[in-house]
Amino acid sequence: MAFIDEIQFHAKAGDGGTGVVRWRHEKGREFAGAAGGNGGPGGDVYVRAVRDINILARHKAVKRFEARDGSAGQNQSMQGKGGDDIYIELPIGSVIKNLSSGRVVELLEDEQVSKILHGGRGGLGNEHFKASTNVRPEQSTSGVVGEEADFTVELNLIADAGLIGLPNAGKSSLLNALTHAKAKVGSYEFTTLDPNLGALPGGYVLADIPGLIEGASEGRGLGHKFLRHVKRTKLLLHLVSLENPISSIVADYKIVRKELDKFGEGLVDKDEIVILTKTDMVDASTVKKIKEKVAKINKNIAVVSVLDDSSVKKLREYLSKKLEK
Ligand SMILES: Nc1nc2c(ncn2[C@@H]2O[C@H](COP(=O)(O)OP(=O)(O)O)[C@@H](O)[C@H]2O)c(=O)[nH]1
Ligand SMILES: [Mg+2]
Repeated sequence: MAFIDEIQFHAKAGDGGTGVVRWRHEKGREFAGAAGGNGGPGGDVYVRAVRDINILARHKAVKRFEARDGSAGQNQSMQGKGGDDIYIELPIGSVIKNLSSGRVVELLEDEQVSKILHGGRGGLGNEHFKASTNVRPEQSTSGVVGEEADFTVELNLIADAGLIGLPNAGKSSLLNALTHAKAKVGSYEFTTLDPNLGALPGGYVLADIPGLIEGASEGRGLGHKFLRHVKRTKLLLHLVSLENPISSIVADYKIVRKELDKFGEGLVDKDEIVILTKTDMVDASTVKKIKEKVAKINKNIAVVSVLDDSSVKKLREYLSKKLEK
C-alpha cells in the first residue's frame, strides 16, 4: 500500500433542530400557555490527532463526514436532543485547510482536538416568544443549517528521525530491520520513490526519505515534496556503507553533507548520528579503523549489519534512548 500524505474530504456539521409550537393542556383549559421547546443544536465536526501514520490511507475512500442534526423541540418546553458531534482522526502533523474560509488548523500533538465546523443553533419554540404583549405566541423558528465545507489534509509528517545517505547505503533495509516497515530494497539506485515510514517501540517515527539525497542530483523533481517530511525531524541518521572502498568512505559522507547544505532548511544543523552499515562485508579491524577515521568528523557513531540481529537490536535500543531525550 502506498503511503498517503494528502487527502480531501467534504464535511458537514449538523443542522439545528426546529423549534415547535405546543400548548400546555390543563384541566378545563385547552390552550393554557405556550410550551413549545427549542430545537437541539446540530453536532459539531472536530479533528483529533492520533499517533497513526497510516490513517489517511484508510480515510482515502471516505468522501464525506457528517455530524448529526439536532432534534426538534418538544412539548412541555423541552429542548430537542442535540446532534452527536463527530471526530475525524488524523495523524499528528496534519495540516487541515477549509477551502471555503481558508482557515488552517494544524495538529501538532497526540490527542489534540480542534473544532472545524460548528453545528447550527436550534430553532426557537413558541414558549420563547411569550411576553405580556404576546400571551399566545404562534411563532417558532427553524434551526440554523450546520456549517459545511470541503477540506484538504496535508501531512507534514513529524518524523522523529530521518534516514539519509547515498543510494545503496542500506537505508530501506535498515528501516525494515529496525521497524515493521516494508520498504522496497534493491541493489540498484532509486528504489525508494515514496517516503517509507516505520515506528520504533514507543511510536518514534523513522522516515526513509527519497529525494533528499537520491533525487538531489538536479532534475529528479522529488526534492521539495518529500523534504517536508524531514523539516521537523530532530535527528538525522546518516548511513554510510562499508561495502565501498575504505578510501572513499569519508568522501561518501561529505557528498551527502554537501547535498544537505544545498537543500537548506536547517538540515545541516540537525543532530546527526553516523551509522556505518553492512559491517558483515568487512572484517572487524577494518570496522575499527573506519570508526576512528569518522570519529574525527562526528563522534556519534553506530555500526550495524542487517544480517546480524544482535547489532540491529543494539542499534534499536541506542536510537530509542537518543530519541527519548
Ligand atoms: N551484506 C549486506 N547487504 C546489505 C545490508 N544492508 C543492505 N544491504 C543490501 O544493499 C543493497 C541496498 O540496500 P537498500 O536498503 O535498498 O539501500 P538504500 O538505497 O539506501 O535504501 C540491497 O541489495 C541490500 O540487500 C547489510 O547490512 N549487509
Ligand atoms: Mg531505499
